[in-house]
Amino acid sequence: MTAKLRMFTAGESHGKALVGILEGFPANVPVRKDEIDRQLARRQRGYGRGGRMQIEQDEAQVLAGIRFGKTLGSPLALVIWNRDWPNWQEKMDPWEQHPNIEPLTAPRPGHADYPGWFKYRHRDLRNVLERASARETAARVALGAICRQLLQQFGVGVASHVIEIGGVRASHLPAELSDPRRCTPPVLNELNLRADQSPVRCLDPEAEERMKAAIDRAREEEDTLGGQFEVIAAGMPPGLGSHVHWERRLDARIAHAFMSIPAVKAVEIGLGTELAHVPGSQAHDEILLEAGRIVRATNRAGGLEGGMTNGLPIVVRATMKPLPTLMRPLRTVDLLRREERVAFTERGDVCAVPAASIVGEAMLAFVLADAFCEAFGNDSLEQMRINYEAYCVQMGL
Ligand code: EPS
Repeated sequence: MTAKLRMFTAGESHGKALVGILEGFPANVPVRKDEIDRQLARRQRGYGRGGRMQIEQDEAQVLAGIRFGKTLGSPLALVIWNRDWPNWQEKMDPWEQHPNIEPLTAPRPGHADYPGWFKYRHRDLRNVLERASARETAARVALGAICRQLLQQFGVGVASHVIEIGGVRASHLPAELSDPRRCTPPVLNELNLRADQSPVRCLDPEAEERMKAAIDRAREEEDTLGGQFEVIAAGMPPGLGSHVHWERRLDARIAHAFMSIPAVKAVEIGLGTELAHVPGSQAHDEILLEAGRIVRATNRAGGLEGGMTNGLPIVVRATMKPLPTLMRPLRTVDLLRREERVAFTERGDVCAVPAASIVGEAMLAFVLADAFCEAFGNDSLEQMRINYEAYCVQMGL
């Protein structure tokens, strides 16, 4: 891999805290704490969340790597304390095993419980689920918020919206989204703020109502719902990533990052799976000249051709499965006793697709910040800017 940036996270869902580290981040990038916390708050919202989000009020405390509001070029470290921790001290005690704590042995189908039991030779599924929990994504969002502040220095904006929840699909979406000439960073920012106003982060008000109703129904029926969200980045220069070797392809790196979001089962770029149904003449984006400028009227490739950015908005869609923690649990086998029974159940979310869209923004920001560092250097913002501007001049951008 040619990755310059590395993101690490640690922390159990009901442990003391989440920790995030960003290594390889350039020096002298102005970073605002309120912007990190704003992204954390966005991830916590969304219709369909469970009781946990009433307890937490995520805030990132920076431990290292920032001085006087600017990055130092050293590893960035931050912590997000779990407010729920006092309620879990016995169950999650790092040192002492309390005799009253019963082990969990009936895995939830669809969860990391089952394979994690075997891989790590655990005898209590809590040892798997605590880390498999999507709580971990709070640390990614905090680190992603720092990456977005680097991207902003180069005019790149990242936004997202929810397309589908539990079979209810948005159909009347703003025209700017499908017109690459109108989908600029300021327009995208505006759409993102609009999506934030919606409890399900949907830009189609009629679909929004039906999505909420579907979530209400699922809650009544003690069920859960998945869906699909789209993340878009505008303002990227062409030529980031590479076609020359498989692991340098930027589309592959984006797919990896999105697939790593808990519960994501499919990732598409541009027209994605729709490309199976159309001929080549309707699958690509013609290259045109308009008043001396190179333009594209369509963005079917989703901003990526041959594993490189083509200068058009990057469009990624991810599909999330319904969460496997069910109040009316599915059948399973007790792994200790080898008896059929139903899976254990815990407090959880009915639907977390809106929250996942914010995690998607963070992951895209991370991968794109990495691609920027790779292309323009990662010592300092000043170095990056000189290299970026020289590239734009040389390539007539
Ligand atoms: C999650 C279960 C719920 C979610 C959690 C992810 O938490 P709890 O088990 O404490 O009720 O709320 O999400 C978060 C805590 C978060 O910050 O997003 C799970 O099992 O994955």
